[in-house]
Amino acid sequence: MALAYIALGSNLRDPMHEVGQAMTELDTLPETRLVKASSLYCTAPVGYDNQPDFINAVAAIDTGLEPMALLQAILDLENRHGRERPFPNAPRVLDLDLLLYEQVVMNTPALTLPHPRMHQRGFVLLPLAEIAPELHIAGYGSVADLAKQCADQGVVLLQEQST
Ligand code: PH2
Ligand code: MG
Ligand code: MG
Repeated sequence: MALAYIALGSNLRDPMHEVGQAMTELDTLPETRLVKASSLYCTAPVGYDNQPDFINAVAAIDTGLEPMALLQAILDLENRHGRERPFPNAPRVLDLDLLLYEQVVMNTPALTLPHPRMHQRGFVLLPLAEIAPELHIAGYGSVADLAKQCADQGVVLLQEQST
C-alpha cells in the first residue's frame, strides 16, 4: 500500500457538500481507504479571480493503486460529480488533484509528482499542514513552514474536522 495525498476543491453548486461527499467517496475507490481528512477551508480563488470562493480540503489515503491508476480513479470521481472544463481554472463542481504519492517524483504530460504548484498554494498547504505538518516537499521544505508563508492568501478554516 502507498500513502498518497489528494487536494479537493469546489466552487460550484453546493461546494461544502461536493467536497464532503467526495472525501467519503475516496474511501470507496478500489484498494483504497481514507486515512485522514482535513477540515474544510473557504479560500479566495487563485489564477482566475472572477469566480466564487472555493471550498478546499486535503485527504490522506492508503492505496494499492499505482499513480496513473489512482489519477484515473479520481478523474472518474470528478466526472461522476459532473465536472466540466470550459477553460483553464474555470469554476468547477469538483477538482481532485494528486499532490503526493509516497516519495515518487515523475514528470509526464498526464501527471507530475509532487504536484508542481502545491508548494505555493495556501489552499493546498493550510489543509495539508493540518494533517501532515512534518511532511517534506523535496526541494521546498516542510509543509508547516511552507504553509506559514501563505498566511496572506485568504484561506479561512471553515469547519473543524469532525472525525
Ligand atoms: N484551483 C485551481 C486554481 N485556483 N483557487 C482556489 N482557491 N482553490 C482551488 O482549488 C483552485 C484555485 C486549479 O485547480
Ligand atoms: Mg486543481
Ligand atoms: Mg485538477
